Formats: sequence, structure tokens, C-alpha cells
Amino acid sequence: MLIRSPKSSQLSENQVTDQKVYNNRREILKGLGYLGAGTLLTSNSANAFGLFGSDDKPEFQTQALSFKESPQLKEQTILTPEQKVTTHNNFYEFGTGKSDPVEAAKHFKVDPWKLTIDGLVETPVTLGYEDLYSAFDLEERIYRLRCVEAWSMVIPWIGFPLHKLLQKAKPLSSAKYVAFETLYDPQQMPGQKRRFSGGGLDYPYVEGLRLDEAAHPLTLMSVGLYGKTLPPQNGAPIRLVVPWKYGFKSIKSVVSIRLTDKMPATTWNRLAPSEYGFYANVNPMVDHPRWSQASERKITTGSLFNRNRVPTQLFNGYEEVAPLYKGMDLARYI
Ligand SMILES: Nc1nc2c(c(=O)[nH]1)N[C@H]1C(S)=C(S)[C@@H](COP(=O)(O)O)O[C@H]1N2
Ligand SMILES: [Mo]
Repeated sequence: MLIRSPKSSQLSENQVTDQKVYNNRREILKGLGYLGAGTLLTSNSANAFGLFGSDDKPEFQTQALSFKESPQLKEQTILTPEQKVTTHNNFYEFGTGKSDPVEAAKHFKVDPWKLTIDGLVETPVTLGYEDLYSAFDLEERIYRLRCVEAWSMVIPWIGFPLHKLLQKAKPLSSAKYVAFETLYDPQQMPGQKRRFSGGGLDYPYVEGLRLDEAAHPLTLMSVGLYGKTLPPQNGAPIRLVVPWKYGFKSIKSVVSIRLTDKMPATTWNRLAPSEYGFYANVNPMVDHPRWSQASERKITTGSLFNRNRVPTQLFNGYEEVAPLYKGMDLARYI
């Protein structure tokens, strides 16, 4: 993956304890009767006033979601500030710089959306935009996402476990893998226009999991973060979050989920097979050929200094997934 020196705008100190701000905002929303009422409510009144971007296209607006709060919140987990989560992104369809997607995805249109689940299933399923928020009970999960570039964030995701969606589609016994695909729309995603403007990746971006990995209770289809629908730069309207794997497995803006009997191709593996394997489990013992994976920089307050460098943990600390890889040589199956 490209390593770029951050722009000065990303380096500003941000000492706000976002946890407090987040909880306060929740209280306010509750007070207004927003949380727990409808499913989708506009949290930003700009829409109502007809505010549009400078080029006359409507700007993307996140909306408040109702969901079951994570019990983990009460333990005062130190979250990555929302401002960092939404401005430091890898989404090559919108540029290769960390601060590109927040700008380039500003007008991304997600409604209407169509997500299909098909392939080796008994009952193919299609979800439209509204279904993404209403077909399953939404819950909050506080997960760390660890990028292969050796930084990590702790994010209050909102979504539903992928296994609930798989259950609906009823995989056939011949299904062994799950293949995911991102939207292909070069009109909206400038990185898809020319091969090398999008980091040299082939588009659409594709990813894959073994069926048992996909069905693991930790594997989340996320439709929101920080209490609201996903901003486009984080993969609106729906993206995968697999917390024990390097970030690139967590494919954004998904339009297709297909059950197959063969190991699916994955975008980063196609680009550099010796650097990015299919499994991509977070593993401090196995270095990337070009850099160490032994430690990571926790993106918390945005400090310039490495006070936030911590040792990386096997499976990113989610050790309950270890049985999935029993008997497998994790240095070989990277
Ligand atoms: N379609 C698509 N999905 C993607 C990527 C991408 O470039 N395109 N980048 C991946 C990488 S490398 C990471 S680290 C995570 C980043 O997710 P975040 O920006 O929400 O933190 O998204 C992953 N999903
Ligand atoms: Mo990443």
C-alpha cells in the first residue's frame, strides 16, 4: 500500500476527549426523541434547508440511526476521535492520499442502492437502500481496525453480523467462500477512471473470506459509525468490518456478496501476491516484506509523536477467532 507523508492539515493536535462529546450528543439526541424512535432520521438539517455544494450537487448528509448501544461504551473505551475516523481514510476509488476521500466523496450518491447476495445459495437476496437499515436489528460494536500500514483506530461501528444475512440467503453445502465487490461507477469514483490514478488497483475492488470466517459472529456488515449512517469516505452505505484482519479486507461500498466454491480473487493480492495474502490475519510475527508489523500507531488524539505506538497483537487481539485457523501455518497462509 502507498505510504504517503501526511498533509499538515492531518497533523493538528486534537486533544478533545471525543468520548465525552459523543456521549453528550447522544443525550441530546435522546432528549429530542431521536434515538430509539424511527430508524432513519436526518441529523443534519441542511437537507431541509436545501443547502447544496458549490457545484450544485447535493452534499452527502449522514443521518442518525437507532441501534442497540454497545455495553463496552460504559467501560470508557478510548475511541479514535470521529474527526480522525472521517478524514484519515483509505478508499482508493476516491484517491490514494489519506485526506483525499473526505473531499472527493463529498457528493457520493448512495440512494438508490442495491446489494445482492447470490451464487451458491438457496434464496438469493436483494437489499435496497432502506433495507440496509431496517432488514436487521442494528447494533453497536466497538472494534479496532488495524491497517496493514501499521496504524489503527478504535471505532464505534453500527451494523449487523454478516451471518444474519447469510442465514437469509441459505448457503448451499457446496459454498465454501464469500466474494465481495465494491460499486463500479467511474463517474462517481474518479480513481476508477484510469488504471493508475487509483493506485494501480484493478476495479471494481474485490475481497473474499472463507465461509466460516464470514459466518463468525465478529464479522460485521457496517452501515454506520458514531451513531450515524456511514459517511461516504468510510464506505457508505454498507461496508464489511473484519476486526482480526488487516484493514484492506474490510471492503467498502459493497454491491455484491456471492457465495462460491473457489477461493475468490482479492484486489491487493492481485496487485502484489507476495505482499498481500488471502487471509491477511493481523500477525505481529509475520512482517510485510517492506516493513515490520510488530507494532502499530494508535490514532487517538492525533499526536505527532509516537507515544501511541503499541505492540500489535495476533488477530488484532480478537483471540476468539483462533479456532478458525487450527492446524494452519500462519506464516505460510498470510
Ligand atoms: N472499496 C475499497 N474498500 C477499501 C479500501 C479501498 O481502497 N477501496 N481500502 C481498505 C483499507 S486499506 C483500509 S485500512 C480500510 C480503511 O477504512 P476506513 O477509512 O473506514 O478507516 O478500508 C478498506 N476498504
Ligand atoms: Mo489499510
